[in-house]
This record gives sequence, C-alpha cells and structure tokens, in this order.
Amino acid sequence: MDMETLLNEWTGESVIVRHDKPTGAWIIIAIHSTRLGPAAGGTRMKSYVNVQAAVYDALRLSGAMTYKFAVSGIPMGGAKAVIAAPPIFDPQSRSALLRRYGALIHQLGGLFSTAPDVGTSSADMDIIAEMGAPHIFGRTPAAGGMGDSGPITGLGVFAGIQLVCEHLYGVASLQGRRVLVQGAGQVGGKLIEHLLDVGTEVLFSDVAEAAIRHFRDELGLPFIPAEAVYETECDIFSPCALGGILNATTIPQLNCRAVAGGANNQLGAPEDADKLQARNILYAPDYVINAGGAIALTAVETDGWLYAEAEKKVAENIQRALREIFTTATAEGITTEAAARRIAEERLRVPGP
Ligand code: PPY
Repeated sequence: MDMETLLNEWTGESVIVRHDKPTGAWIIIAIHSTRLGPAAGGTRMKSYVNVQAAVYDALRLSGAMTYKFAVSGIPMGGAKAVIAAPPIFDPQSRSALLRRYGALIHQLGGLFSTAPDVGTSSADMDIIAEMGAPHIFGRTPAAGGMGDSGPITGLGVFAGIQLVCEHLYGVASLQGRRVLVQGAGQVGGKLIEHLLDVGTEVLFSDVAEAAIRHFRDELGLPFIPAEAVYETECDIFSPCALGGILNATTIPQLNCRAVAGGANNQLGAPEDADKLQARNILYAPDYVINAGGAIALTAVETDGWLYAEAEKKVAENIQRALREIFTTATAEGITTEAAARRIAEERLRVPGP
C-alpha cells in the first residue's frame, strides 16, 4: 500500500517523522488520539524492510493504545513510536540516537509520552529521559521509575484468565485447569509463576534456549514445539509472544475453550474475531487483558500509587473490563472484540480537549 493510501485510511491525528542523519535511523511517532488526554505509547525499536513498513507498524499499533486507555479508564490518548534502526550499528551510536529521540520528545512539549516496548528497556528510557524528561514512563528504579512493566503485565493477564474461567466454568479457580502459554518471556514467564502458584497445569512453548532450559529442564513443565502449539488441547491458550497468531490457518486448529494472553495485535485480521466466535472460543481482547503495564505505569508514576496498590488496581481493572465486555458481547450477540471496541468508542465520544 502506498503512503498516501496508508495515511488516508488511518483514523489517527498526526504522524511525526524524523530521519536521524548520524545513524540513518527513522523515528516515527504516530499520535492516534488526544481525545481523552495527552497521548502516550511505547517505543518499539527494530529494523524494518523499509520506512513504509515502520510507518505502517506505528500507525497500526497506535490505535490499540487509544482503545487500551479508553477501556481501562486512563485519561490519556493513544500513540506509538517506532525507531527503525539500521541493521547494524554500535552501542555508542545507539545511546546518542536515543538522546536525540529524547530531544524530539522534549520538543513535542507533552503531546507525546513514551514507555518501553519491543526492543527497548527501562535502561533505554533512562537515556531518552536525559533529554526527554518528564515525558518518559518506565525508567529504572535507580532513576526514579517503576522499572520493567513485564511482571505486572503478566499479573494482569493472570487476573484476566481467572475472570475468563469464572465466565466459562462459573468458578474463577484455576486449579487443575490446563493453560498453554506461548512465549515464556517477560510477561509469559511471570504468568507461568502465578499459574503454578494456584495449581494450574501449565504447558509452554518458546523458541529461546534459555526459556526452554528454565521451564522444561529446571521446572519440568511440558514443552510444546512451535509446530504443535495451536492443535494442543488445553482449556486456555495464552499467546504471550507474537502478534497476528490468530488467523485463518491457526483458528481451525485450536483445541481450547478460550484465548487469553498478553501479546499485542493477536488477531491477524478483524474477521478473525468472528472465526473464533463461530468456533465458540472465548477471546479476551488483547489490549484489554494486556493493559497491566499501562495501568501500573500511570498509577505509580503519574498518580503516585505504591506498587502493591497498583497490583491490586491492575487485577481489579482488567477483571471489571473483561466482565463488562463478556456481558455486552453475550447480550448483543457480538464478538468480544466488537464489544470492547463499542465500550471504548462510547468513552471516546466526548468533546476533544
Ligand atoms: C503498552 O501498554 O502497550 C505500552 O505501550 C505501555 C505504556 C504505558 C504507559 C504509557 C505509555 C505506554
């Protein structure tokens, strides 16, 4: 798709594009909506085949942030930033690039705040904040931030799975339920710990050697190879790695009652929500169940909550949102994805700032 069509079909507000001459990197900030407040979204850093692919990623991901904040009741707008890095560049030029990115955020004067995302860490946020403060979430505790939001996102997914069980079986207990976690990283790994704590039968899949060694060899959990993930029988399938994994190829293979996981952009296409519904598989919309990081970062860093209070807020907030979504979907006979969208759009139907 050419750039004009891409931007034309996008429902967001503005895009900032900066070519970083010293490194050749492209910085793209997509401001999807400032309807509910100043916009925020994580910074994703990786290499892309071309600038267009990077712009496309930023545009696509920014909308989910708008919906995430709206459904979670956080007074912020949605955005996402992408740093399209050159294939190889040394760590020194990386910090300099992050500082220049921080200066750009500073220039935007609060229109946009950022946080860690795929390819960026809390340590990176510290560097970006040297120029970009105070518009940076998720700095390291040493720099006064909350640190990594992966664990609390994992806790939120766990709380969401409990609510899914309550909806499916009438009891929130996970004891003896079988959950397959795809991706035992920052979020999935923490989720697995919470599941094991309450007596869940956990299966996992991962491609990283270190994760396989830990969860299969040290903890003795059944390891499911990538090619068998979708067909493996379980109560809940929890995608915590890649996007786009729910599609025309995988949905017919699924052997579960529900999909509830932390990965972003799980649906390959909008109609995949209908395919799940037709198979009677309950889907917890990704941007609702994975909102724990956003909820906690804003609670702790903007509103001054203690971490332990934020943990409670994350669990309650996600469970309340999913309950409302499942009730709406059942009452209206629509998909859970459509119900979540409807609730978000109702909240967005207010006068702009
Ligand atoms: C996300 O939840 O996907 C994020 O990008 C995290 C986040 C958290 C707080 C402000 C902005 C982004």
